[in-house]
Amino acid sequence: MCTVCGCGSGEVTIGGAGFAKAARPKDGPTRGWKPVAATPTEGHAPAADADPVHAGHHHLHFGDGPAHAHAPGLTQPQMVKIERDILGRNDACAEENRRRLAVQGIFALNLVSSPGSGKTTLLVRTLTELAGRVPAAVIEGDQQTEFDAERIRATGVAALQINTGKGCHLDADMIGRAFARMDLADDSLLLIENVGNLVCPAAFDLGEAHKVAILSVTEGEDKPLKYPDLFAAADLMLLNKVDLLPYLTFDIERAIGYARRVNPDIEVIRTSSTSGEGIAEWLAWLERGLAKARECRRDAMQTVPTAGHRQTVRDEPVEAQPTPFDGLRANGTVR
Ligand SMILES: Nc1nc2c(ncn2[C@@H]2O[C@H](COP(=O)(O)OP(=O)(O)OP(=O)(O)O)[C@@H](O)[C@H]2O)c(=O)[nH]1
Ligand SMILES: [Zn+2]
Ligand SMILES: [Zn+2]
Ligand SMILES: [Zn+2]
Repeated sequence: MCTVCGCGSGEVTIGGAGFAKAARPKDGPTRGWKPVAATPTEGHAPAADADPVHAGHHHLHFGDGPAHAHAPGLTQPQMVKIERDILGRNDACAEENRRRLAVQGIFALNLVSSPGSGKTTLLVRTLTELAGRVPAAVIEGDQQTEFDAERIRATGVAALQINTGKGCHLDADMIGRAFARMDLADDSLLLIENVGNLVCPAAFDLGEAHKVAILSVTEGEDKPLKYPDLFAAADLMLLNKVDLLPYLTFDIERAIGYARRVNPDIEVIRTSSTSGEGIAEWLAWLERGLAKARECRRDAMQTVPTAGHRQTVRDEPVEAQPTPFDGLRANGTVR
């Protein structure tokens, strides 16, 4: 993951406003990470660390060590520690986001794929189909530009752009900061388009209900095996741009087989924003998720915490309990 690319520090802007995420070390071991305290083994690396590379005559594998990654100048234990620290902090933020979404009954999805698989086009089509039926909002993640957010806003749906600078994924802290600028409606749909990247977004929980992997048929059916983490983390795979199948040698059954090899439970829908194939099935999947999120909120509202125990109220409507997020509603509108 990102112990390799060192992305995510220093250059993030949310809705055009910059913030420094972490102090960037001047002389750190890699660009973007905090310097790591020297360990007693430094300079005397254990055997497993000395050469984590599985080497054959025609094959070098840099993912065989305990960190499953390689960075010049860092030992494997150092990389494992950095990864644990970063993901631990991320997971705490993600849980906070998830709690906030649950309180409002918001169904949130994290769309992950390589660049150009058709995420924004699919979002535009989805929002157009749902217009007037489901309140929705979008968070767009890209390294640079506000192009995608502008495409979403053209449908009449509020969109907040996050630019990650050198970073190659969204993290939960960015999403929490985005929430503070958005007025998300209760029982609404929140679609988060991650940075186009088949690697790092897989490791970062944003607090979403599901990761949705989009694989377009122009990318080759081997992608689930070559980039297994992303397909393992997703609950749904959209096999997209199926209108192009007549022009390609893409073997759709093989692609699905590969995805199920890394994730036996992954659901699959074949979609095309151009022809409309599979869009009804995708919308039905969304409707089921929305209904479930609404139901959970209603169940939570019926369970009123009292002094020493939880009391379940069945007949009378109960007002929502105040949350620490109630003060956060600021600018931004959602239909
Ligand atoms: N034939 C066909 N082309 C599509 C389809 N969906 C998207 N495209 C095209 O694919 C290209 C990329 O689409 P985008 O929606 O911008 O892809 P993206 O995943 O949002 O790209 P990034 O945000 O850059 O990662 C555009 O030229 C779209 O017109 C589809 O279903 N069929
Ligand atoms: Zn990366
Ligand atoms: Zn896009
Ligand atoms: Zn990254």
